[in-house]
Parts: sequence; C-alpha cells; structure tokens
Amino acid sequence: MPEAATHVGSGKVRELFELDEGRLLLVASDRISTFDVVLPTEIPDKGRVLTGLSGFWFARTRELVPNHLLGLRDDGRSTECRRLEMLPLECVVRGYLAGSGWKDYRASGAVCGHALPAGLRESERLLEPIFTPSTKALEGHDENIDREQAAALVGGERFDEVERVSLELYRAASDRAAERGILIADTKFEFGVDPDGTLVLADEAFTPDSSRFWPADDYEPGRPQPSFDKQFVRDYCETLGWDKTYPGPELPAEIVDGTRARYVDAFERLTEIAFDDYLADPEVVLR
Ligand code: Q0N
Repeated sequence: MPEAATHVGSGKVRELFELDEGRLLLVASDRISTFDVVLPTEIPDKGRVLTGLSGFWFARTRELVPNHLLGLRDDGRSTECRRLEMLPLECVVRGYLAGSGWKDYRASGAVCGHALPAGLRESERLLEPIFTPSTKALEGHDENIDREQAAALVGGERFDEVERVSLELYRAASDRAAERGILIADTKFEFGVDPDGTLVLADEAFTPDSSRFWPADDYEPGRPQPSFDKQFVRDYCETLGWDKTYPGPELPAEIVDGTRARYVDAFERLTEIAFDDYLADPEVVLR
C-alpha cells in the first residue's frame, strides 16, 4: 500500500487512495462479506482474483466504452486508475430475476419501470436483459429507481448512454461467461465522466462481488440459485444459527480453501489464463 497516499474512500472490502491530482489507486482486500456482514476470516487471493477479473474485462470491453484502468500493480490487487467525476447512479443490468428484481416483480409485476410478463418464476431468465438503476445509498441498501428518477440525477441523454452501454457490456460478458459454465444473473457498473465529458467505466467490472455468478450446471428456475463463489460460506453460516448481524463467524479452513478454489476457478474459466500466470505478472490479463 502507498506509504503517503491519502485515503479517499473505502467500501466493505476495497479501498481507494489518491496517487496524484489525476490518479487513484483501488486496492482489493481478501475480505469477504456474506448477508452484508464482513467476516473476520479472509479468503487468500480473493482480492487478486477480483482485480484480475476486472482488468480482464476492462481490457476486453475498451472498444465498447473507455474505462478508468491505467495499470495493475505487481501485487495483483491494486489498480491504478484515472480520477473521474462519478455519476450518482448504480448501473445495474439484470438478465435473470433475482434479489431486489424478483422482490419488486413479485410486489408490482415491474422492475424499475420495466413491466414484465406475468407468471415469471424466481431466478427465471428474462427474454431481454433490463437496465435497472439504483441510487447509491450511503448507509443501508440501494433504492431501485425508474428512468424518470434516474434521468433527474444524470440527465436524459446521459441516462440513454449509460443504459445502452450497460446493456452492451452485459451482453458481451454474459455470453462469454455462459459458454464457460457461469451465468451472470445481474451486474452493477459505476461510470464516471472525464474532463472532456466522455463517459468512462470505473470501479470494478464483472467480478463476483459486483455481480451474481451462478453455476450454469445447477441452474433451475423456481427457486433461489446457489452462488458460484459464496455458497460454501453461506451454507456454513446457516449451520451455525448465526443471526446475520455483526460480528460474523470465523470460517474453518475447509470452507476457506473451498471458497478460494471457487474464486480461482471462476478466474480461470472466464479468462482462460492460469491464476499462477496472473500472480507472476498481473498485466497478463490486459494483453
Ligand atoms: C470512486 N467510488 C465508489 C470505495 C469506493 N475512477 C474513479 N474516480 C473517482 N472516483 C471513483 C473512481 C473509481 N472507481 C468510486 N468512489 C469513488 C466505489 N468504491 C470503490 C472502492 O473503494
């Protein structure tokens, strides 16, 4: 970590530092959260897997939209990036009905103003992916909003642009992932704007922390799907009778090892790059 860098923000599992006026350093830790609680036990290399996956997708979607990535550090967990003016919008795309999308559909038949056909089941694939933005809540959960509310935050033209780009990004990544046995049920992007006013993809892209990854082999609509990465952790936590409030439980070695293996498996399936090659030279994912 940079000795004299100013800390400019932190999420549950990542931190952001200022390198200079125009550049930031995004550092992904090995912390893991489940049921919205960060656990006291880390998953070795989780931050490297997520940093590598993000870098891989940034490199492969540059033709669709420019992104904030400037380079990956040798530690494999730190991304140097351009400092942007961030849009106050969580840009979510859903290809399947899960989480708050399923909840909203059950309550109203619609998600973020998208009226959906009647009779859809939990986890069902949508005929077309939908753009379902939410507001960034500082504390607690993000709030799903419709086009009108989102356009009030970023303007109608910018809304149309982030919707189009988000759907294109989702299609590109979810097609590739599905071919490799991972369903990306939904995903969240954050965009910024550079000094020219150009839209730039920021934050992370198509990681299991910013997306729902499901194993394609076990997919069956009509019930919640197991998480590709966190299912061992969730199942273990369910055996404990933990009330899902802070503090969370420590994880035993077999759960840590199994979960680490799932992250590495996701990395290798999606990138077709050996994780050891990434550790030896992180920028291998950018080539
Ligand atoms: C930025 N976030 C939210 C905690 C916050 N390239 C950028 N330029 C300016 N600001 C941001 C970025 C990026 N990425 C993004 N806050 C500021 C997301 N998290 C990221 C992890 O740390």
